[in-house]
Amino acid sequence: MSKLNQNKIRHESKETAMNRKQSPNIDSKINPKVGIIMGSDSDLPIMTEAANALSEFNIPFEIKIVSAHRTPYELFQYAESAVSNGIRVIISGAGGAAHLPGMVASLTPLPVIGVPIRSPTNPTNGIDSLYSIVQMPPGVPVATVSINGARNAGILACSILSITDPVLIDRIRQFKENLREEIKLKNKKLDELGHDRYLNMYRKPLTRK
Ligand code: C2R
Repeated sequence: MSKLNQNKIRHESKETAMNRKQSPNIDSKINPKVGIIMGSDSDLPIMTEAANALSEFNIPFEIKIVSAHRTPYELFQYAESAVSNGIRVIISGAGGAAHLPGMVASLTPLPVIGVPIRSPTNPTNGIDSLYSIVQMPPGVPVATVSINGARNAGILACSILSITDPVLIDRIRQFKENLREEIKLKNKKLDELGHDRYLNMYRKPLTRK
């Protein structure tokens, strides 16, 4: 097997590969089940990964810029109308003083997944965003993923939706099976090549200062 996906060995089922090819924004807007909101368009490069994960599982979503600080009235409107608009999970990304996920969680009964954003201009590397989102007062939970962990937010939203959707449960099972197969394949390669050659072919060695 040759080098794939910038030195990563990947295994994908045909179904996953097909889903990946679908454009994230074509069918996704019809009857969205997941609302992706972010504090700024500067968060979009990260939050796109949540959108891509939802597309892989064929989950319709909407994606918007809403800010607790800059557009407080629109945030109220968004959060209060989310249920009647058919949204079932909200993914909210924000950087710095990241009040958006907590504020939206305070205004809706829906589950909210928070994505702490580390932007290039953030002097604290996203730690402030993480703490702002994860340290919610009791009674107003936000399910917080890792800093810039938007892909996991998308996958978690799918898991939440799968509670009432057996087809989605099967897709998630298949997805996890693929992760397992990927590791099997990597172990086979690691065995064949030895760790030095594997590292040089598929991973960048650490550079020590
Ligand atoms: P700009 O790049 O627009 O200056 O925004 C955004 O999520 C972004 O990461 C810088 C950062 O400010 C964040 N922001 C929030 C909120 N609104 C914007 N944390 C909020 O309401 O929580």
